[in-house]
Amino acid sequence: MKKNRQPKQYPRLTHPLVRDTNGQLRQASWDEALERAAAGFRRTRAAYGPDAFAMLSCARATNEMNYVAQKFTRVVMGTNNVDSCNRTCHAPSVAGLSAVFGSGGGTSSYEEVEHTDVILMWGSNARFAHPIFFQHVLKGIRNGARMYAVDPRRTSTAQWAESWLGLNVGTDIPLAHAIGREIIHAGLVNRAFVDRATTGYEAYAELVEPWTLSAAERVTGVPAAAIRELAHAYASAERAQLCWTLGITEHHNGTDNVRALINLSLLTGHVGRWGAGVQPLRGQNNVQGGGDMGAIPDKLPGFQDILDTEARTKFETTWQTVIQPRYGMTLTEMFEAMEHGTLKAVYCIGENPAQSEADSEQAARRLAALDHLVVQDIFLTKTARMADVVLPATAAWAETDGTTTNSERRVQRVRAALKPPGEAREDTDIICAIAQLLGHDWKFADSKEVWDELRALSPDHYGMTYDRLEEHQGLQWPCPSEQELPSSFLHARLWETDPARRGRAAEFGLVQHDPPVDLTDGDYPLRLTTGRRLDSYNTGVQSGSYASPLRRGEYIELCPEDAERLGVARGEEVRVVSRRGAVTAPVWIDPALRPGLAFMTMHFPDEVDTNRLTVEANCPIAGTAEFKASAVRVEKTAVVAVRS
Ligand SMILES: Nc1nc2c(c(=O)[nH]1)N[C@H]1C(S)=C(S)[C@@H](COP(=O)(O)OP(=O)(O)OC[C@H]3O[C@@H](n4cnc5c(=O)[nH]c(N)nc54)[C@H](O)[C@@H]3O)O[C@H]1N2
Ligand SMILES: Nc1nc2c(c(=O)[nH]1)N[C@H]1C(S)=C(S)[C@@H](COP(=O)(O)OP(=O)(O)OC[C@H]3O[C@@H](n4cnc5c(=O)[nH]c(N)nc54)[C@H](O)[C@@H]3O)O[C@H]1N2
Ligand SMILES: [Mo]
Repeated sequence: MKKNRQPKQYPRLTHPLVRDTNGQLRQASWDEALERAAAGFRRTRAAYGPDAFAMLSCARATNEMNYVAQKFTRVVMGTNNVDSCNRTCHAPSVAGLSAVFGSGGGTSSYEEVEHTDVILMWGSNARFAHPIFFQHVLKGIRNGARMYAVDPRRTSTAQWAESWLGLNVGTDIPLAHAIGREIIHAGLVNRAFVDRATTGYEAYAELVEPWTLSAAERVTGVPAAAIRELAHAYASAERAQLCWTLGITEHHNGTDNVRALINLSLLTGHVGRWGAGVQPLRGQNNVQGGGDMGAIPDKLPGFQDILDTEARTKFETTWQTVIQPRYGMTLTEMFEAMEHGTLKAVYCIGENPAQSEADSEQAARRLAALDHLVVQDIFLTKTARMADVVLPATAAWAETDGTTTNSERRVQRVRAALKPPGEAREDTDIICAIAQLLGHDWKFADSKEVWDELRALSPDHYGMTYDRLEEHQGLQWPCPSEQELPSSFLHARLWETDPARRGRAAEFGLVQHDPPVDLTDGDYPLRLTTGRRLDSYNTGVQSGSYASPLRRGEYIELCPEDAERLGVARGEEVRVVSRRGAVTAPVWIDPALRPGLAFMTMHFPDEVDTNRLTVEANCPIAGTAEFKASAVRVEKTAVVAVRS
């Protein structure tokens, strides 16, 4: 039997929709839809108070939209419950970097990777997931840089590396500690930097002491010689860049993983200098900017802490409001609050949590139990199909004016180049229209007016006028002055000899190995890790509608040895079962995998909902789920399907 597995085509939203008395979504006028959206928020606030509301803000939309979305949450609804998919993604990077350096941004510019000597790509498949950055990496390699790839799979990125360290999933801390120990024992520590700019070195040296090369080889599966080579290459390099992504962060101890990597940069002084740095490559086009704009529960725009009374007072004066002096709920906590029935209304802008959350069946059940769900998107997603009101937005990347901020903290202008379809309206306009219905006289003439309000409140952005952004083709934060150009890298202060100018010391993280929560055993013997392919994007909403013979759709990927042992052939439909649920998917055989390891994407949830399998085991510091480590078994099914 031949199954049709063409990816689902999502219709572009052209008109507002509201849920009718018969339970179906039907087309509505803007007036009716906005009034329904506002009435639900008004009702929730009156009955349950401000904290029964939460906003999910779109990491693909502009800075201006994210600024207005968090302002709506704080001023109109009176809560700090605002978050986004940053939580499922790089929240551990932000938490780890902030704890060590006082700022959550990556430290370097893309260009620096072209002029560095050693590049560590750790838990990152940049060749697929960050192709623009990877062009800079390739230039670096052409200029003589050596790249080391640390990934359980021999990925497309790893194929460009000098050496691939194929570690067991969830063993990054032992590997990092063994590298640290080797650097110490080989006398390659940058003592001058460590003494001057860091604290906690002695305790760190003691902590990593048990992680000999052979102890690490036993736990990580990486040969001792390969660990030693990487340690010497990284520590001896004049300049080195350490880049990581979700292979590090999407674990129940993601923030600890990040700290373990940052330790290596402190040990060697590979930070705070041009060409050397630590760099989480961010996920969405504007996930950096969303956080910078305060669309996170603990920070006001410009990373100003909610608990900082002076900062709060400044915003309260400009916004004419009272801001709650406590952190709001993270995305993770919002889903827990839905379970407990304390979160009643959600305004979800450009996110598809019904399919992107770990343990998606549980997530969808929680969303369905809300009193009031408003979804504002460009496509009719699964989450939108569950909503009471659906509002059609313009696409930030082609139909909207504003700015976005990339992984190197560069703010760049985007412009409306296409006419939006049907009655779609700009995200910012829609939020303002709802704010007006809730009694706030909000009007912005254009995106520049929003940006100028933000600039006046955020010292890091103050120097970036639209004119200057245009003139310099983007500027990186921090940019406090309208006259000077910002530095392209962060934390040069750590190299200052004068302690007053050097500021707070960077602290070694004393983190311990903690294996994945979802253990493999006789019933669930395979380690499933999930991630991305070049040809598709996240939950498939935005990439779903293009069909190409190069696109494979969803498979469970196994190594040849496991496929043979299980007696399954390429293309054969199998059941994949975890402790949460089961899906049916065809088999793909991939020698890039190591025995015991299986791989699936998250790109085709309407055909194969991979997140039914994943586990909601969250990092206690950042709230990120362990998408990268589930335990599964593969069962043969009777039907053998042939894929087209
Ligand atoms: N083409 C494409 N590009 C994208 C996206 C997309 O969907 N498609 N999504 C964007 C988004 S939102 C993000 S956040 C980024 C993500 O970008 P990446 O993080 O690079 O993408 P992933 O494939 O999720 O995961 C990276 C790697 O982590 C490895 N890994 C798994 N477990 C472990 C582990 O325990 N240790 C280590 N060291 N590695 C491990 C996986 O094998 C995988 O190769 O990509 C962005 N870019
Ligand atoms: N199994 C597994 N699950 C994962 C991950 C994994 O590695 N494995 N990774 C996690 C990560 S890193 C991420 S970031 C999340 C992503 O999770 P989500 O953010 O929930 O998923 P996306 O598919 O990126 O959804 C983006 C939505 O934004 C809409 N959109 C795009 N542009 C605009 C705009 O300008 N305005 C509006 N209003 N809407 C717009 C799109 O139509 C789409 O519906 O998934 C997480 N889930
Ligand atoms: Mo992401």
